[in-house]
Amino acid sequence: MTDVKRSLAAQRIETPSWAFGNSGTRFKVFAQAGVPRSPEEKIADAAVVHQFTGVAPTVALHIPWDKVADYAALSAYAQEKGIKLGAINANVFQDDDYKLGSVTNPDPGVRRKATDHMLECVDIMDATGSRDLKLWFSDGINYPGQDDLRNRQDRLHAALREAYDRLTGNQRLLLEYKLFEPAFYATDVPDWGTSYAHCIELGERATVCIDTGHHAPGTNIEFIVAFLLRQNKLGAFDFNSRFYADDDLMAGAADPFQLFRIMYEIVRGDALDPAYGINFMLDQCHNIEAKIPAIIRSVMNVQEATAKALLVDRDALTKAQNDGDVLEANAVIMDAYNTDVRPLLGEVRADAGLDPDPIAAYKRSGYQEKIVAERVGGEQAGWGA
Ligand code: LRH
Ligand code: MN
Repeated sequence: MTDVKRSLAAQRIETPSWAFGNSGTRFKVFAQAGVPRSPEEKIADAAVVHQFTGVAPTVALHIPWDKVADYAALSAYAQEKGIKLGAINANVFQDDDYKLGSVTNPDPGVRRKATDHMLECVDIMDATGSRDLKLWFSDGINYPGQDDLRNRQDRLHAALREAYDRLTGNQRLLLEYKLFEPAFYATDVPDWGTSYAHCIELGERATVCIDTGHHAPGTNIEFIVAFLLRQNKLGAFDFNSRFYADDDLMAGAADPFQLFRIMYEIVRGDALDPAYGINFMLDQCHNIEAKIPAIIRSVMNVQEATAKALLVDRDALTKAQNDGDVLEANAVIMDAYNTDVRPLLGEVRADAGLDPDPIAAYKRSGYQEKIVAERVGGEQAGWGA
């Protein structure tokens, strides 16, 4: 097996439990038949994505969307299905108390509540064996003067410190940033620099999570990747794609070239191997398309971007770069990007005993029809229709 095939076979992509549930926009949520009604059914769907792709053996949970009485039992259920529970996402953005912020709220009681939720999420990690506590804060303000920007940073860091000091074993804290929304004037963790600075101040267990939909239009995300790798502070990705804002579309759908450029910096940084420790997650919402095939397609899009990145002729590139041969250097990169890697990935899947075409195999499996027939009644997971 070639090195490229070996790297592709070893690739690991984590799916998001919430992408299997109903989702939408403020205008409308289009409920879909067959959508899970419980964390167990979300896990069953995530296991099907792994069954057909072979590279998605973990599923991230979101609390309280995936709240259960017994997380150890949920973890055992996932194992029965052939996957494991991954990152635990805290949710301090959906409670009435958090209107003026969660960990940054002027009210110390509200800050206490939000911090306790993060600590509860670490308790859950202890039960599920998860490594990553993923933190995204919707915290921010809508008008100049609404609150003191500096005080909010102090409050944020105090809460992060408490969560950080609660971590044990191999546990890590992933701090995700987002430019705007739901806050529309200032967001308390708006960009990679703010996340990076808090992570350095916290310590080595704290790393940055890059959600590809959370940047200003035109942001060079692969530069952020290269920089954070150099600083050993890149912990995870939330892959998705967008044409405008935080659209949460399928990874690679809107801008496959950007995903390739990002994965090239990962390959160039020797950071693809799971042993390096980056958690490559998807974070998407499938508002109008069938959810399981959309997630399978997204996994395949990440694989294709990765395969192209692995095919970059590094020696030719280095030579052209050192020679100052701009056109040749760009041509080397574009040769890899313009390579049809689907046959190669088909071989990697076949070598693993999988169907070369996961989407076709999923359609033939009848699983979609099965869940539509079985999942009748009960409350569907996700956003209310
Ligand atoms: C915020 C975000 C975050 C999750 C949520 C589902 O926009 O990207 O990663 O908590 O989506
Ligand atoms: Mn995200």
